[in-house]
Amino acid sequence: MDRLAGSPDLVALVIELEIGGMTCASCASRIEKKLNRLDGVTATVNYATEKAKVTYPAGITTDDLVATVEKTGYTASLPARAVADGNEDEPDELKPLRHYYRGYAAQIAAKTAAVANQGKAK
Ligand code: 9UX
Repeated sequence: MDRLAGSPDLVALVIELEIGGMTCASCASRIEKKLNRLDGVTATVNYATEKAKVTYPAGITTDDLVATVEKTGYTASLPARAVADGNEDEPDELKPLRHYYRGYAAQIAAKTAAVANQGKAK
């Protein structure tokens, strides 16, 4: 806990909020702007994963962050598994990608099966 000792201004916490109610990519930037307007807060909102990664100073609570998102017209909740221990299972960026590849792989499998069946028919 002494990593940042002597640099109190640099002490920052990170949380990943689950955001609900975003219906287009601009929603994400709306939330992002609202959160970033809070003193000392840096937020990036990912529309695809419906998550907001927020770095915030000790003077702000997660309740403040949730309230800010809700005031903007969306829902926010703390992650089921808290990020407090720093054990993020995987980078968020990979989730939509993985989803994409799953769909793609299924399509290839279907095409391959179709072609194989065609071959048999001849
Ligand atoms: Mo897109 Mo979000 O037109 O509040 S900005 S739905």
